[in-house]
Amino acid sequence: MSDDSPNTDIITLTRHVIQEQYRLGDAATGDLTLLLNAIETTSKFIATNVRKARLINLIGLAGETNVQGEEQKKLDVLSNDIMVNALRASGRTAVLVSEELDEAIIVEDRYKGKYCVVFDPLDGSSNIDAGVNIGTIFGIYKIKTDSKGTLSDVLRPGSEMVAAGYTMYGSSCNLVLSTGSGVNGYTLDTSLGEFILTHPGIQIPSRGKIYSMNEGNAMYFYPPVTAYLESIKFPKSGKPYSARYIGSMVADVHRTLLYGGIFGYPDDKKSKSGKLRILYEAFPMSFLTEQAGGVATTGTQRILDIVPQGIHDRCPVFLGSKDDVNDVIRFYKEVP
Ligand code: AHM
Ligand code: MG
Repeated sequence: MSDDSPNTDIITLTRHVIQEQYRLGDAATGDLTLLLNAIETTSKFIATNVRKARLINLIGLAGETNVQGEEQKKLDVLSNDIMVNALRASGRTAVLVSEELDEAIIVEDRYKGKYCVVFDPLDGSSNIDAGVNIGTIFGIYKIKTDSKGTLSDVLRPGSEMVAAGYTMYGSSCNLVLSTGSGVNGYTLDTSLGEFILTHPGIQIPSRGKIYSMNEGNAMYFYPPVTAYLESIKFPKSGKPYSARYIGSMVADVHRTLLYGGIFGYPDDKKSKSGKLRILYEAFPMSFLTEQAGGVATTGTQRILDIVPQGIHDRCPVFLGSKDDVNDVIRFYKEVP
C-alpha cells in the first residue's frame, strides 16, 4: 500500500476510552464509557448549533438572566438543555450542576446512575456574536458509596473528580479529556461524525513564553499579581513574554496546554473571589492542567484542594506551565 493510503485503523474517542477503561481495570460496568459517550454526543450537537447559529437566528439574547445576573444567550440556553436532556437520559447520572441553572438537578430514580456531572454548557459566550472560539467545560464525580446523589456528592475537592474535559468550538472542534491518567485531545472529523485521537498524551512545556490575563483589570490587581506581571514584561534578562487573551477560558487554556505559559484570572479589589466558577470552570481545567504536568493555584492554594461551599462559588485561578505558575506562587509569598 502506498504511503498516502488512508489510515484504516483510526482511534475514535469511544475506542480510546474503552481501551483506557480496560487498562485501568475498570471496564466491568462500562458506565463511565457510556457517560462520556453521552457527553461526546452533546458536543457534536452543540458544535452543529454553534456553526449554524448565524443562519438559524440563534445569535442574540434569550431575554433571561442567569444566576450570576448575566444575560443568557440563546446558545447558552440551548446548550444547557442539550446537556441536561442527554445526561439525564444516559441513565448514568445522579446529580447535574450547570452554570446556567440556579439549583443542582437531582436526577429522578428511574434514570439515576452513579455519576455527577458539573458543567458550563457554553463558556465564553461574550464571544459568540463575533464568531470567536467558545467551549463546553465538564467535570465528573462518582457519587459516594451508599449515596443516592445529593449536593454533598459535588461539594468536594476537585482532586476527587474521576474525569474532566472540555470541547472547543473553533476553527476545528476539539475535545480534550482526562480520566485521571494523562490528557488526550480528539478532533471532530465532521465527515465521519467522530472525534479522532489527534493529540495523545498532552504535556504542558515546563516553561512558556505567553501570559494570558485580562489586564484591563490591572488597576484593581493586588501587589503580587502586579509585581509578577512586571517581572515578565520587563525581565532583567531575556525577552519579555507575549500577551494572548481571548476572553474565552476554553480557548485560552487550550493554547496554554499546547504551547505552555500561564493563564490567570486573579481575585482583585473589585472581584473578591475572582470571576471563574470553582466547580465547572476552575476544577476541570486544573484537573487537566495537573494531568498534563502543569500547576494550578489560587496564588496561595492548590485549586484542586478547595472544598466548594456552594455550587456557583468562585476562586482565583492561575494555571499552566509548572515553572511559570511556581513563579506566581513565589510572588504571592514574597510580595506583601
Ligand atoms: P462565562 O462563563 O459567563 O462565559 O464567563 C467565563 C469567561 C471565561 O471563559 C473567560 O476566561 C472569562 O470569563 C473572561 O472574563 P473577562 O471578560 O472578564 O476577561
Ligand atoms: Mg459560561
